[in-house]
Amino acid sequence: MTSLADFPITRKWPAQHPDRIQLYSLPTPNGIKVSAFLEEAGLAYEPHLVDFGSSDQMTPEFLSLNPNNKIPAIIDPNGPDGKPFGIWESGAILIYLAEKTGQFLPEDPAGKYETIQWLMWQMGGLGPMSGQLGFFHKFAGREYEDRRPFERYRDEVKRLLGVLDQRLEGREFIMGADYTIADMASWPWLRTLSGFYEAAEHVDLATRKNVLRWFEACMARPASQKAVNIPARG
Ligand SMILES: N[C@@H](CCC(=O)N[C@@H](CS)C(=O)NCC(=O)O)C(=O)O
Repeated sequence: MTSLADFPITRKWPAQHPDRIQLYSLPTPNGIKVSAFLEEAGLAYEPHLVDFGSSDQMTPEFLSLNPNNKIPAIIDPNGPDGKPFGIWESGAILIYLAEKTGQFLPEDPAGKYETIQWLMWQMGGLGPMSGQLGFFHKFAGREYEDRRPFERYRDEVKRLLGVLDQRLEGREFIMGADYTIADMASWPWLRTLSGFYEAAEHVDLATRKNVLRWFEACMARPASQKAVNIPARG
C-alpha cells in the first residue's frame, strides 16, 4: 500500500494527522508497552481507541490490519523504503520502533540479542501466564470448582517473578544501567498483576525486593505515567 488512506482501518479510525504514527490500542498491559515507547522516544503519533466494549477489535476494519483481533497495532506512514507500514504484536512493534529510532535497544549485537531474549521471555512467559492467572483468579475462571488451573498459572507466575528478581539483583534495569524495550514490555504486566488482577499476594510479590524496586523506577518515569492512560478511554 502506498498511502495511509489505502489501509481500510483508516475508514473506521480516520487519521487527523496522516504524517504521524497511527496507534490502535487500549491501555491494557500489551497496549501500554507501545504507548510507553512512543512517549519515551517523543515520536509524533496519533492514538485511536479500540473499544472492547463495542467489540471494535472484531470489526472488518480492525481485522484488515490485524487478523489476530488484538491490540496493539500501528501504522507507520514513513515505514521501510518510505512506504506506510502496518505492524502488530507488541514485541514486534517494540523492536520495529527501537530499530527505527535507534533507541532503547543496544546497538552491539550481544546486547541487542540479550535484550530481545528478555523481551521474548516476557512475550512467551510473563505476559501469557499472568493473563491466564488473571482469568482464573479475577474473571470467569474464578468460579471454576477445579482450582488446579489457577494453581498452575499462579505457580508459574511466581517462578517467573523469581527469575526476574534474580536478574535484577545488582542491576537497575533488566539490561543494567539502561532502560530498554525489555523493561517496557515487562513492567505493565507487574502493574496489572498487583493492580487490576489483585494477585500480588498469591505470587509473593512482597518478597521480590528487586522486582519491586525496579517496578517503582519504571513507573516513576514521566513517559510511563502518561502511557498508562493512552489512548484515553472514552
Ligand atoms: N501477543 C499479543 C497479545 C495482545 C493481546 O492479548 N491483546 C489483548 C489486550 S491486552 C486484546 O487485544 N484482546 C482482545 C481480544 O482478545 O479480543 C501482543 O503482545 O500484542
